[in-house]
Amino acid sequence: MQRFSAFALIRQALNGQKGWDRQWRDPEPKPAYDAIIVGGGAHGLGTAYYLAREHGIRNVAVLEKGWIGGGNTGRNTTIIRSNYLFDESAALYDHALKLWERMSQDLNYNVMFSQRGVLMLAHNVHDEQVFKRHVHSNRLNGVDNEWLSAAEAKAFCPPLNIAPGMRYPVLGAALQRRAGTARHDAVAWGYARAADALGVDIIQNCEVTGIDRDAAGKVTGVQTSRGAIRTNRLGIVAAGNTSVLMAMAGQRMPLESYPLQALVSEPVKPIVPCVIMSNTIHAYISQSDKGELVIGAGTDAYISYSQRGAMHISAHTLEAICELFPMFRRMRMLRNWGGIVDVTPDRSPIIAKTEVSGLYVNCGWGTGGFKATPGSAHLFAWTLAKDEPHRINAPFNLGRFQSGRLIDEAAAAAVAH
Ligand code: FAD
Ligand code: PYC
Repeated sequence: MQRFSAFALIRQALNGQKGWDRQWRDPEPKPAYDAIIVGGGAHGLGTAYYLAREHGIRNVAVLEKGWIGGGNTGRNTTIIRSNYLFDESAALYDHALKLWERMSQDLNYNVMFSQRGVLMLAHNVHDEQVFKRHVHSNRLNGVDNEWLSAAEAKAFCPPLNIAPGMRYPVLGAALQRRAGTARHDAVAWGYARAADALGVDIIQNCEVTGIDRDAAGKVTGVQTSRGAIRTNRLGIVAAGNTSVLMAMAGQRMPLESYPLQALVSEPVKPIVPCVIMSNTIHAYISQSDKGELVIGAGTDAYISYSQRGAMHISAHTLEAICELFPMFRRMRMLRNWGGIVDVTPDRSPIIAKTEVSGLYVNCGWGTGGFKATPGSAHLFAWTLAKDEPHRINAPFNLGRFQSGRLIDEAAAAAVAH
């Protein structure tokens, strides 16, 4: 695999940028693979990478109906944090955060991971109690999180409005300093490049239309828009389309798919130094390295596969942003978009074997799976390779929706839904 280094960048600059290799191949599907991953988002690409790198399973295909990273991976607002309430979640999301901290070096690809801190604002006594509970619980789990007064929050994020006359005054905030953002496309491309170099076939424009099973019910392959492909190990990592795919194997999933939208402003000079989220007034904001304000809203209130959200939701979010940051009132918005998020009843993911032999599923990340990408991929690869969960993802099984052993992270999900 071609290495990226300062020396390579200078050499290519002098060469007119003509000497770069292709980042990954564009192979035809083979008749059979040892494992197939459906979904070329970062979770799916990362799974293939860890299968090859950590478990030596290299005869792997990632099948993507569109282009890699074109789903929620390329549509999210890139917030990364691990300040979840319950022990199970803290272990899962902090496993991911630790992998983020070395991802650019592991992949030799700059994913622009920036630990600029995430502030979660409290606007009423209930918020304050909930966030303080999160701070204490996180610290018991070895996850950094601290409580700031309103004045300390403003010192950390100077454009924040903490004036007393606000409709929802800022009473304080929880700050996770190790949290931050990364460049989402780079994560998909970095995993694709590294997986391809280990022998994984990344096959775009290849929609899975059916799942084949033998008389005993075991998975034997998939039907696709580019023909049938055999495998006895199938991982579904398809975010909002997971229920549709799992229905092909007769599996009903505890998921609802909602549109979630975001928007960006025209670019301006650096002004927002961190990520700021407000659950109560339904808005969050950060600034990209290009200078755009990146703003996110809550989900629409109805299920849909339309990949666009309702206008009144983004209007409501912009009102909230103007209240928190009056100086942004005159900013113009450049574009908005939506993704389809797969929401479970307890707002926690599913990374599990299923009752169908050879069928595995990684889904239910809802509004918050980007932050989990490396952890999710690493643990799902383990589960596929060993046919059993890793201790960290064992609680995130399908059985919890029957046993009632839920991991209710609705308050930590941070986005209205
Ligand atoms: P995806 O990237 O959606 O990949 C699934 C892929 O499966 C898609 O590319 C799709 O085309 C493919 N596929 C589907 N059906 C088939 C088929 N039949 N055959 C072949 N391929 C198929 N999370 C955070 O942690 N922080 C955030 O700030 C954040 N902000 C968000 C903002 C928005 C607007 C949205 C929509 C989501 C946000 N999320 C955030 C959630 C996050 O984006 C997702 O949880 C995460 O990206 C899911 O990654 P994935 O790889 O599982 O899914
Ligand atoms: O999970 O932190 C998050 C998040 C922020 C915006 C969307 N999801």
